[in-house]
Amino acid sequence: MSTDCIFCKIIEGQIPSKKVYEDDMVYAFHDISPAAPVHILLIPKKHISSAMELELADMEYVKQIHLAAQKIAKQLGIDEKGFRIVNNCGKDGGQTVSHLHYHLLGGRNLNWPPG
Ligand code: IU
Repeated sequence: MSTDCIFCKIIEGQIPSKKVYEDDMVYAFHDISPAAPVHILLIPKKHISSAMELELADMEYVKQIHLAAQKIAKQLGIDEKGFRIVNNCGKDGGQTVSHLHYHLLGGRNLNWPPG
């Protein structure tokens, strides 16, 4: 928990969110500014600033995030048509919140490459 991190505050319930999934390691909620019909953020319950800060000991979080993404994709009906999991890292990667997060995007045909 980082006291000045908005995503840590969301995990703690200090800031409201539209939760879709939670377990011991992962919290997932609807993005407030959706870029697709389905736009979920999956975050580890441990404060990790970015993908560059991940350590080997954190890999269980990454594993559980992927398994949670499968469950959410099924729950929200995008598992058959497909979806995208995105991590933005650092300034040029477009990261705006310094708590590791993965975007789960779906519900429309997604363009490639992204901008
Ligand atoms: P990014 O990869 O760091 O750019 O993604 C941050 C996302 O967090 C972005 O899509 C925001 O709309 C989203 N978000 C949110 O859902 N709730 C918040 O309170 C804040 C950002 I701040």
